[in-house]
Amino acid sequence: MSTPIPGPAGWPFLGNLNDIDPEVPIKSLMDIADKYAGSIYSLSMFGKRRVVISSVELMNEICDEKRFGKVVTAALGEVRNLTGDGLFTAHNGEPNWETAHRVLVPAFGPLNIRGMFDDMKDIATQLIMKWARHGNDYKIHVTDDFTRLTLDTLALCSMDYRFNSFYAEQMHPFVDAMVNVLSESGSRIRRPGFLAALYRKQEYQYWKDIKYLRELSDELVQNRKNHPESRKDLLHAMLHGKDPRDGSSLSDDSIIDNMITFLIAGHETTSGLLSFLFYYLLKNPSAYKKAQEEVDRVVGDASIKVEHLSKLPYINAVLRETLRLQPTAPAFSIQPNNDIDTIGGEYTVFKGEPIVALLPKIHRDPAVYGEDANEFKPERMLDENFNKLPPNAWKPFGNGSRACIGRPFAWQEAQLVVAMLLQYFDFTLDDAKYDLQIKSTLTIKPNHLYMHAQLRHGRTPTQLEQILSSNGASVQ
Ligand code: FDE
Repeated sequence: MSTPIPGPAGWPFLGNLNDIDPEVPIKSLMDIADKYAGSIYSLSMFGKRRVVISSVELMNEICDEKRFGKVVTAALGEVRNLTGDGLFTAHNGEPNWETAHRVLVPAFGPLNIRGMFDDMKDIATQLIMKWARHGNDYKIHVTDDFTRLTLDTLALCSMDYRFNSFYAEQMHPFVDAMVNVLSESGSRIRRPGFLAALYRKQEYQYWKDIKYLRELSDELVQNRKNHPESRKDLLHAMLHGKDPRDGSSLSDDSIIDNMITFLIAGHETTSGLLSFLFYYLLKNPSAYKKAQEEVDRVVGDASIKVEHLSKLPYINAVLRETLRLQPTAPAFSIQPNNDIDTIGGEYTVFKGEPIVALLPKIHRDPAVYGEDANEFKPERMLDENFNKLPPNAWKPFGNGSRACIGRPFAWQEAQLVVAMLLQYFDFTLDDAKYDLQIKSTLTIKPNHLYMHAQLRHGRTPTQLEQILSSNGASVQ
């Protein structure tokens, strides 16, 4: 016997379209989960059902890759117009995914990521000098500056390209085009295809942006081909790497798909992570103090090196706890491998109907995290506790073979930036009463978050610059 999956009643044809606020879709999904107070509900849109799950118990079932696999759907499906069968947007089993995955896994491996440390530090230093020179009165737009940082870091580390976002008031046109394509990808799923004619202006801009993004990326690829470099970055791996299975290599199109994919997948997610992290530290002074004391103890006044990063367990826990409460890629979708399956012992699910893992709910499941699941407590994420979590209780990087390939990259970048910022500045919220508001597109980030940065130890920007350029030597 199958139990019907509960869910809000919808309108004919539109279904539950109006139950989802296009400004903050993830919040709508969470509100509906609260309303149905269980671990599962269903929605329909234009006659298509999707199932949303929000408990660790069901998560455990759908993370079994023998039974379920990733499905590219909704806004992610639209992003295929830009990135084709690149890693993020490939359907399960597409041959180009297999090749790109096997070629890129070693490129994203620990050794290569360590090799990117100096470039990451280069961009982090730009951010630090910007904030130092602007001084404590300057109102930092937190998500904007972290987006400059993550985007520039990715472009530099993956293909030796400098957006130089910290030297410009406006974002690089590449960023504007990318943001527009992503937000249009979200809007397009809210209007059925035959209405496209009514959105001529948006459609024109959408395809124009896609063309621009692909042409610029193609230029970068051709440029590298014409001027080979000794750098072992991701572009190098894609141009020269061979699939160990059959010796095949990536086509130019596939390289462009994946170059744009890295920028999309890695910049908003990581910038959201850093932004939420500072929000939580500023709202939790004792955690803030512990994190800063750890940096002072381990790194002190030295110029940070890659070896320091593995000695910062509290900051690691802060990163994990931030992604528990605010998984910046807040949901992913899977479908049954078989035509029909049963989850939770009672609910029938069908192939072709996406099952959405609603991470912010799953990560706050009181059955695993207790009654204080909504609170920010990094201690629960220290190694000794983290390693005891039940399987699939913390999944901000997705699952199985389709999990995030950029995880070690994002982690090293975030550890480095947090450590350096705490090392050199004291931060305060611009508005001490600020309460978290969320902005969501494909990813989530805090909205209207502003802070101030004061150089520590009464230093001047010039003194800081000397310290940063002394490269490794301790100054005290
Ligand atoms: C992926 C990913 C995921 C899954 C999704 C699905 O399933 O659908 C997730 C959840 C994620 N990712 C998350 C994240 C977070 C963070 C911070 C990040 N992420 C970062 C990064 C960076 C970079 C570069 C990246 N990232 C990338 C990526 C890619 C390529 C992918 C796809 C994979 C496959 O193969 O599929 C991902 N990522 Fe991430």
